[in-house]
Amino acid sequence: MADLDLQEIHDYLISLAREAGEMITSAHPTTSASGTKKNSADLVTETDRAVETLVSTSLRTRYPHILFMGEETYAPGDLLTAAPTFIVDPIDGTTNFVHRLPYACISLGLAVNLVPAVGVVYNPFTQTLYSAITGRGAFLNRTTPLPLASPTPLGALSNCLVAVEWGSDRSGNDYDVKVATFAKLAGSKEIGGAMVHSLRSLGSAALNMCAVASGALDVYWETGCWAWDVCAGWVILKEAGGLVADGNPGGWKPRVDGRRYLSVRGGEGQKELVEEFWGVIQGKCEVGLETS
Ligand code: LIP
Repeated sequence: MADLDLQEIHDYLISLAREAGEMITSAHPTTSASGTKKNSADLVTETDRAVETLVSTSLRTRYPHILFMGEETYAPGDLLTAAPTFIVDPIDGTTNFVHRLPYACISLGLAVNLVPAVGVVYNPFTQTLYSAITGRGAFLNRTTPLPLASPTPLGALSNCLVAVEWGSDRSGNDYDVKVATFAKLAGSKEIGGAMVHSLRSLGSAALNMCAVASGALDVYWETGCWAWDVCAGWVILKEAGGLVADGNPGGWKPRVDGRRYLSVRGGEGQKELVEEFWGVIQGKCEVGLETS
């Protein structure tokens, strides 16, 4: 990392995010005109592709020595290596974007040695910018430190507001594990549940991680999403005092491309909360096991 100027990269990623943000807010996506990838819940628009082209062209020109991985140009089998790599989601929250729900962002991350080192997450609809450089803190709109308030102790899951996501795979073992876990998280103590304050499914992994970093959410659990969904948010969360554990029970050191993530905000009792959450998961997700 010694030869990379992370501050300069961070500043450039912010300017790129703002430029891409204008493309995103000036687009007119429709649910009917959007295309699908794997299935009808896995959407992509012309804007996702155009933003990725802008970002990849700009980054490859300015940093020819840094590799690039993006959601829309990823091909199965492309492997993340220890070499410095930009990991980019041009629009995270595409489903919200096509429905005009203003909870979507561009997510620009840099991983070095497979560890997220720089993160920029920008929601152009609300003009909310989250960013961080490893070891140098996390910020909202460049100047307000995260978390937004001094973190209170976490306590039990029954005190927590928890984000989960449905993802786009809607059958099979991992879907069954998710649905059963959602019910267990929400259910009352009388029926053996954890009785969390509530569950949220907001539709953007990157913004969910930033909400955990801010302290607005206590926990976010998702299995099945990808490195570009989490790389930027990961460094922002970590710099805000949060942690990312494996979305399956037992793993304290998940890989950025591990596809199973349990994010917990900063505050006393983090590890105990992770262990309590792992005890609620109803089975084992299969996704990502090949990278563990
Ligand atoms: C989406 C995520 C969402 C998750 C989906 C998907 P996209 O990213 O952020 O939270 O549930 O699996 O990965 O497709 O909008 O870039």
